[in-house]
Amino acid sequence: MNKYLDIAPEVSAALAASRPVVALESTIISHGMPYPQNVETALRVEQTIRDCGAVPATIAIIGGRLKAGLSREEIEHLGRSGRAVAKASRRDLPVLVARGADGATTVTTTMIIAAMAGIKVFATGGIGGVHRGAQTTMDISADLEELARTSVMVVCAGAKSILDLGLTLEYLETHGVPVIGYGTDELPAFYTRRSGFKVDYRIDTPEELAAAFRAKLDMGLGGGMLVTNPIPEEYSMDPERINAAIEQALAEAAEQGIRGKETTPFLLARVKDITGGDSLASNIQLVLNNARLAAATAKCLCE
Ligand code: PSU
Ligand code: MN
Repeated sequence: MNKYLDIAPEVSAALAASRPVVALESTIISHGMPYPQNVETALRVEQTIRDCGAVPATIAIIGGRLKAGLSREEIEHLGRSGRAVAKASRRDLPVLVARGADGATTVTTTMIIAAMAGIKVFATGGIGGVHRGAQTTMDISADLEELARTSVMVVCAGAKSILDLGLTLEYLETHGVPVIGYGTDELPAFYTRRSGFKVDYRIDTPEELAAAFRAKLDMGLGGGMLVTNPIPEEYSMDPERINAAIEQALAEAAEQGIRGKETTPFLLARVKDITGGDSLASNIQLVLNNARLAAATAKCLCE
């Protein structure tokens, strides 16, 4: 086994017995939500996965160790530290590990560590993608590159329209990443169920999600699969309101010259502040919804 990796005993026991495990990211805890809702949500998502009959493995870097499965105290530590913890993407792993530092894992690094541990299914809120204006900034999330290379199924609620959703889909198409709509033909846009963009395939059951991913693994195609699961209707937000908040956040980011790894956390925090507590409540619900689908799919993959 990888000498930098620690798999929590409960997670490694489940993996050894071919029982379902669902990976969870930690940037959503440190950079995605305020304290204490971030810790409450992280623990609630873990409990939801247990209630669905799977084992949660929240992923992070703690003291330079790659962790698949965190203790309550470690989750509390990441939640309290917030943006003081390094947001860790692929390029950050070598130095953080060598320094014995902490890092909150993005979709990218959660996929990397999940794959090292042998975990096939990962639930989150939203993924990074091609930013608006990428034609000049070249700001394309490493999440897309990771989906192209690492064999983990990522269950999300689509992507926020802080991104250029059309270009994000083009990038995924070029790199051979299947984009599935769960119960929908249309790519969900995180807070809303619709975006106007079509997904590659609509799939309506966890059994079929598992069968498609199994086929991808068996054929040795490499790379992940993106499952986009629309936010439950009752928690979805008014598109006009959310889009106005996104436009304002983008304008402020441009004005303040925000760039690099700060861009996404800045935009997420501003959208959340502009829309008040409503978007946080929606955000929590869509993550829970994705955790349930990921657990059901992980169970099917074990059969
Ligand atoms: N988008 C969201 N919520 C998030 C993120 C993105 O709606 O929490 C986080 C995830 O951890 C994702 C990361 O992997 O931001 C992408 O950052 P960047 O765009 O810098 O690659
Ligand atoms: Mn970026």
